[in-house]
Amino acid sequence: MTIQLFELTGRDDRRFSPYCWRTRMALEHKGLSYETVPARFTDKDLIAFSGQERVPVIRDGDTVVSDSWAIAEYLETQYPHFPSLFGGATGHGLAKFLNVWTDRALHVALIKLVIADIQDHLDPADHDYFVESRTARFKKSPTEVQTRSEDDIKAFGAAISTLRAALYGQDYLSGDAAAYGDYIVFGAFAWARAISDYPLLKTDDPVYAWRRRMLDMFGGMPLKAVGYDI
Ligand SMILES: N[C@@H](CCC(=O)N[C@@H](CS)C(=O)NCC(=O)O)C(=O)O
Repeated sequence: MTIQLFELTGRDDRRFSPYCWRTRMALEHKGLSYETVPARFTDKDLIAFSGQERVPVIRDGDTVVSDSWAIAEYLETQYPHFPSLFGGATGHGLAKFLNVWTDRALHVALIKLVIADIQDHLDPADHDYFVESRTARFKKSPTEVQTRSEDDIKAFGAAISTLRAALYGQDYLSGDAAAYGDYIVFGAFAWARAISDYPLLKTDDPVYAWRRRMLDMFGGMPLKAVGYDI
């Protein structure tokens, strides 16, 4: 049966949710049949059946799961004979750490560099909701947040240096092959690529090479998604 993935979309079919990217990559990794259902920020009615207001949400037959981490755990448990997302209990524990680090360190640094670019790539129906909700969150408007100050660029660079060190001697964060930990981190870059032409990485950076390997996965699915060629 085809799994439905409710996924955030912007203008021109730009899929810019880092969390939805985690789920999309997980579904590909498992080799499961899925279709995406685009949802704007303000399409809350579309996902009301999930009992909450955020994407990703998946519907797998009668089962509905929201939250990218819960979805990854569900897929791993429900489809044990398909390629493993975590590679066992130890990998599961380490991926959980990466999930928290990405949310609390990488995303926090990245959002400051691209938040106004998100605003510029939204479906017009989402514009006011986004500006109001994010201004309330940051106590500043998106255009005031996205100054790309030296400090903000440095903070992002510090997060990237962690990834660079982790990639030393291995092609993927998970080792010789990509697994869910890679998809967690890749979600941040897929998000940025969908809405921003700001070059986050230098082309000679090993993190750039890793990102490129990730974009080429699954027959180039991530690369074919609407985004900037950076
Ligand atoms: N912890 C959740 C976070 C999901 C989340 O925050 N999704 C954002 C899109 S990137 C959302 O739906 N936001 C709704 C809103 O801001 O109204 C997960 O891992 O799935």
